[in-house]
Amino acid sequence: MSTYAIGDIHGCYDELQRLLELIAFDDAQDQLWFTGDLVNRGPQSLAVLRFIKRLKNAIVVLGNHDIHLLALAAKDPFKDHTLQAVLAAPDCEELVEWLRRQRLLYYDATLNYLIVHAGIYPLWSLTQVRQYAAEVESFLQCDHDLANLRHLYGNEPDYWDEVLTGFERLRFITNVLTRLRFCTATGKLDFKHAGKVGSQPPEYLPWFEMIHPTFKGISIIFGHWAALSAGQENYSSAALSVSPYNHLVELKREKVHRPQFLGIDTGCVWGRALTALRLEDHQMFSVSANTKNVIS
Ligand SMILES: [Mn+2]
Repeated sequence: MSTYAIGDIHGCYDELQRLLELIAFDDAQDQLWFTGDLVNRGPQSLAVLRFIKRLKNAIVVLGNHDIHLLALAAKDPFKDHTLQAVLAAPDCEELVEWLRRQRLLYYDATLNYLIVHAGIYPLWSLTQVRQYAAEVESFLQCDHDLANLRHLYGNEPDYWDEVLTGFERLRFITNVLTRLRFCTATGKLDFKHAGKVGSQPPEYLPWFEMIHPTFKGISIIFGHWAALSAGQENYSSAALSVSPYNHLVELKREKVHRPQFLGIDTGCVWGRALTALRLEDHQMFSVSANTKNVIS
């Protein structure tokens, strides 16, 4: 039995199937964890959702595009998406009901791995982030019509305050877990910059350079940030001892066998690769994208 974490699929169903063939995935034995953004941008969101929903033993953390689908299903009038086939499918309601019951964050204390779509707020402890993720999960799962989901959209507030309540609180937590890349050392979130580390203004740092001490020894798997792995051609290094993005390769190569931060969105929907990380031995497996997948 093995556990694999798989990066952002974005509707790239064919690549997902090729990746599962490559790792000889056995649904009766193996467990799959997904970094979220299962849907949107790519060509086959509906097939991806139907497939993952049927898996016996999958862990899904929601990404911003998955939440986008929930909002669309609640009739929010967003225009810019590739989810028409999901919304028109006879099993749309079933798929959406399944999707809204997925997690925002998952921590396995035995494996000592944590998975989240985007990031962790630097001022939050492990206990805090688990509690906050659970608050959003309860909101998404509670039995209303999802119409309130539109209140999760927006970039404010950009600082955390424990006294935040209502939608401001839920919006902040959702933004951190599903959209965060950069923030300041004092905890101001930034949603303008999505490029490689170094492309941002100097006051902003990637969230993983400022992680709270309670995460010591825990490896954090995340997606969302395809630019981190851009330019890294060898996604399938046979003995992974470093994370797949450049600056941490430099930083950690000498010191650690198991990297603390594993950004595994290798940009399949942008024509690069889909990646799986085997948690038991930290080995990476990748398949190349078919072509440039993104539908404009
Ligand atoms: Mn994302």
